[in-house]
This record gives sequence, C-alpha cells and structure tokens, in this order.
Amino acid sequence: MTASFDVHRIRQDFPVLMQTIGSKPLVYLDNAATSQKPQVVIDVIRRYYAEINANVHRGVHTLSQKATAAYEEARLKVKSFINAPSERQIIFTRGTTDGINLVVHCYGRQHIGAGDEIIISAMEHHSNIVPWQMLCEEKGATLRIIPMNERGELEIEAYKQLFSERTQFVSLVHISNSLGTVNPIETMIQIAHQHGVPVLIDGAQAVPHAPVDVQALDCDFYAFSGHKMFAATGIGVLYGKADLLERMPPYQGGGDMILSVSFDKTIYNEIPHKFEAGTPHISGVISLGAAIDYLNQIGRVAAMEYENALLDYATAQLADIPRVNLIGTAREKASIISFTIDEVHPHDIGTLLDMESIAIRAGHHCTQPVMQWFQIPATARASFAFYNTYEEVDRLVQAIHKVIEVFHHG
Ligand code: 7TS
Repeated sequence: MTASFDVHRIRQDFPVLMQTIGSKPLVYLDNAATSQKPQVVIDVIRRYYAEINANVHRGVHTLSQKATAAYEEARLKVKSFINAPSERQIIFTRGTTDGINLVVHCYGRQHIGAGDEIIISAMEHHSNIVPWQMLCEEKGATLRIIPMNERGELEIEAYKQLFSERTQFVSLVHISNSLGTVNPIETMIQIAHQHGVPVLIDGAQAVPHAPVDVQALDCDFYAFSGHKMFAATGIGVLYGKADLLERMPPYQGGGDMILSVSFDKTIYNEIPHKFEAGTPHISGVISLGAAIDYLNQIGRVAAMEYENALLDYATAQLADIPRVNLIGTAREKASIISFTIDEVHPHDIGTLLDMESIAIRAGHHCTQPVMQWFQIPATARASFAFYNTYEEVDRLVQAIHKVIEVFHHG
C-alpha cells in the first residue's frame, strides 16, 4: 500500500463516483472501457463553450485566437506527457481505433503489398486486428500471429521466428484490455528494428496506467484514447516518427490539411495538420490537456503504484474463492482482472453485480480471439483506476460470494 497516495481525497475530484445506485454507493470497476472525468476536466469543457468557443486555425478574431492557442497548448502538453521529440509528431485523432486506421491507411497501403506479412499478437483488441485484415484482403498480404501461453503472456521466442523477408510491419498492444498483460514492448520493438521493421503500439490501456516515453521505447507509432485517460470521448492521439509521418500521404482531404488549393494543384499542410482535416474536436483536445495536467499533479508513478497494490490485493482475494477462475495471470500485469465462475455465464455475473451497484464489464471485450484461445464465450472483467479503493475491492469480493451462493446453493 502506498501511504502517500490519498485515494479518499482523489475521489472527491470525480463527481460521478459520489452517487448511489439503488441504495448503495456506486463501485465503478469498468475503467478499461472508459474512465471517469475529474471536475477540472468537466470545468475546462464547460469554460471552453461558455467563454471561448470559436473555430481554430482560421480566425483573426480574439476568440479564434484563444481557441487556437488552447488547442495548440494541449498538443504541447501531450508532447511532454509522452516525451515526443516535437509537437509536430502529435496528431489528434478520434481515438485509438482511428489512430490505428490512420496508420493502416496512410502507411500500410503505401508499403504493404501482395505476399507481404504483418505481425500482430494473439491478444489484440479488434481495432488492431480488423483494419490489418482489411488491408491484407485489399493487398493480398498475410497476418502472422504471435502466440501466447496459458498465463496470457506472449511467446517471445516464437515472435522472433515469425520474421521473414516479407515482414513489413509489427502492430502490438502495450497492455491487454482483456487479460491485463503488460507486454515487454521495448524488447519486442528492438527485435522488429533488428529486422528493419517499423512498429505501432496500441497504448489504449497503457497511457492511463503508467508513464509512457515514446523516445525510450523507440516505437514508430503509438496510439491512445482520451476517454480512457480521464478526458472526453471522441478524442485521441497518434504519435509517429517525423520522417515516417512526413512521407505518408494524408488520411482525409478537406479544410486545415492544406497549404493551398487550386483545381490544378493542391499543396498539403505540414505535419501534424496534414492529418487533421476538418474542424477538430476542439473541446476534446482541451479536455485532454486538462486531464494531463491533472495526472501530472496527482503524480503518475504514485498513481500507478497504488493501482498495482490494489490489483495485488484484489487478485489475492479472487484467487482464493472456490469456483472463480482468473483468466490472464501474467507475471507482469496492470490493473485488470478477467474471471469466470464455474457454470455461471459472465453476463449473469455482470447483472448480479449491477444489483449490488458494482459496475464491471462482461463479454468478449472486443478480443474474441482471446476468448477462443481460452475456449470460453466471455469473461467478467473488473478494471481499476487510481480512484478505486480497498473497500470497493472488498465489496466486489462479497458480491462474487453472493453470486456463487445464488447459483450453487440457491
Ligand atoms: N485497444 C485497446 C487495448 C483497447 O482496450 C481499446 C478499447 C481500443 C484499442 C479501442 O479504443 P477506442 O477508444 O478507439 O474505442 N477497449 C475497450 C474495452 O476494453 N472495453 O470497452 C472498450
């Protein structure tokens, strides 16, 4: 337990957490799906619309200048947050899914052809499978899959064997949303680079949980979502190495992504604007800046250590309950626990926990191949954030006992 982390004070910052559902205080354990928003993030969105709403990059008037300054200031905050070399390498997207699709569309379609191979892992979210499958279908390329073991850890020796002359790209999840596995991406990126192959990292679950340094990782692309890191929905970030981004064609055509347009010739804007066609999600971007300020203020490492301690506490208790099976027991894990209960469908677990005012997710978590690997239809998943408490873990454990009671002795 980290004594320096005052979770009860932190919780006061999140108005959603203050409510009761039915007669009991809400226990929100669905943070991997989306996180709650601190008051400072909510305030910044309200203030933007109440005081400075204007379009960016196009007006000489005061409000437009203020909106543009706030928008570009948020880009600088993201740059520092992930230690990117330059703000030119920070592209605002709709989220992780959009960032991955951008890379597939703008990099993949240029560099991947018939007979080529793309390596992904057995634990990818659908958003890091389906866009690559679509590209393979279009180009006649093939997906190669890094296998995992029964703990839900990727097999690094098998990964090394997957590389061939035809390997053009590696796309990997940093932290698995259904298993909680933290992948050794630094090593995996190095291995890909030894073969001259670029790597995209899906950081949707990693950025909310741990400090990320894109230069230390040396990844070529890194995608994540604002809504999972305490900012608004509909906003995300794609980081890319500058030389790759500069050589890539635009994603969509429209306003803001051009320097000049005539019917004879259009000249595209510089990065990152080349990839941000149309009016962006201005309030979302500003909310992301506020979420970053908030995370820096509470202390990223302290929050991560607290979450990890909470994970250990919850795992030890759940592992002790007869008929509960933990799915995903990697040695390196983040604060996500997937589980099943013998002869109880995960959806029934979710419904019964909801009756106890405990929000978890039940389903395949957009990782159907993971479910197929474990030969289960779905899991129940509790995912923690730094605002969750030990008391909430106790309530989860009690409620699971109750589910077992209902199904096995009822
Ligand atoms: N990659 C991972 C690892 C994810 O967990 C998710 C969303 C995505 C990509 C897609 O992010 P989006 O913001 O573009 O939708 N994961 C989940 C989840 O676990 N439950 O709901 C959404």
